[in-house]
Amino acid sequence: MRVILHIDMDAFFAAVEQRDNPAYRGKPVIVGADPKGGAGRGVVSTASYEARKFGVHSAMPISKAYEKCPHGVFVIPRMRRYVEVSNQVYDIFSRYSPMVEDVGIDEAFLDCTGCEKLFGVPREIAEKIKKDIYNETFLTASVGIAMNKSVAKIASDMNKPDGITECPPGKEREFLAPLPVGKLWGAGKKTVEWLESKGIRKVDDIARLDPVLAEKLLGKSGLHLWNLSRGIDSRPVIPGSGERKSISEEHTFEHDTDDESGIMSVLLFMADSVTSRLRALSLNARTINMKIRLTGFETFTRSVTIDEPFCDMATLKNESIRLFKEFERNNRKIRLIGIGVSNLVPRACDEEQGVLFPPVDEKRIRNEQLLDELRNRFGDKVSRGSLIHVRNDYDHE
Ligand code: TTP
Ligand code: MG
Repeated sequence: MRVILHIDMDAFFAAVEQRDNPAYRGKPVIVGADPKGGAGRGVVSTASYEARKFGVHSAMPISKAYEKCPHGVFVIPRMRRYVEVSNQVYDIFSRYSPMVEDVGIDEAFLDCTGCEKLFGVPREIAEKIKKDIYNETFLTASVGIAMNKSVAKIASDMNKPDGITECPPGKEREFLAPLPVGKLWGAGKKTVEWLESKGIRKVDDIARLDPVLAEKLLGKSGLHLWNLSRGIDSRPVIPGSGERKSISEEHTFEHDTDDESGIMSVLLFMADSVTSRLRALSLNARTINMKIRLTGFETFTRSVTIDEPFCDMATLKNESIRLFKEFERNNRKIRLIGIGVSNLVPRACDEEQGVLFPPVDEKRIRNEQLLDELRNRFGDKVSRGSLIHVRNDYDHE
């Protein structure tokens, strides 16, 4: 019998801010773009549970968050700080199982099958991990325990914040039956809308379908969703950052712009920030993605894959500038620009396989790592000269 834990930090960015700034504790904290008195144009990254009571949530336009909670504490994200805490938490996970799959900045799956002799029954393991996290980071997490990944992930969200939810083995179908279909891991917004339009609202409504009909109705993913609805999921926990598929950041300009030098500064700043996150996670990337939103919200994406895996700023900056210059916007102004990296591979693994950097890149990476170290010690004040003027006017994705 498998024992899978899904652990997800509570209101992660906001909780780190509340921990680091005692004055924010107990207050509605909203991490995201600068609200600029209601005129800000970016989005909310996350909101503390106090702010959620006012209806503020992730991905909401910051202007709307300001409308709902004008007295909130608005904080600009500090990604490097969150990555640091994220790494600290992963170190705790790895004490309990060698099988830790990191899914995002604040969540992971642990396969604790066979760990009972060492640490106790699954609930005791969850309690121990939560206690370590709290003792060492002063943060809380919520844990889901189940026989498989999909049910564990759903369970961890059921008693947030600071909760433990366990689905007894063999009871997966009953556990999921009353939940809305949107809770199924993998049911996106469009699928949910379509299912609801057919009167399929609860997970049990899918589970009751004939599997052949489910496949007919839902196409390729129909059978997968049908299995999930019955609590069947045999996907293994894959150690490492297997599912951390991309790292990206974006910037909404205060006014739609065609000022190339301003756009270049933002690209440079984002390239610096994204690659410092890559380095903090000991990852290399091969694909560079760009998102461009024009006046009127029309949004385009562009990407390029290069042969050499990289984690240095110069590569990302140069490729991003090239993608931007190649994009034909026909004199239309830019509302938002974003860059990201995907096709991520662990750095150590590259080195083992002999895909080493050319010497010049090694030197560049060492310089950038030095800058990362200085920043960790002295904070974001340490900056490349050319980046300083955009640093205050920037919001992360
Ligand atoms: P989540 O785990 O989805 O959210 P959360 O930790 O803030 O809150 P919860 O207690 O519900 O788990 O995401 C983790 C972090 O990722 C979150 O703190 C901020 C960031 N994030 C964004 O920047 N934008 C988003 O749209 C989402 C969903 C998250
Ligand atoms: Mg979370």
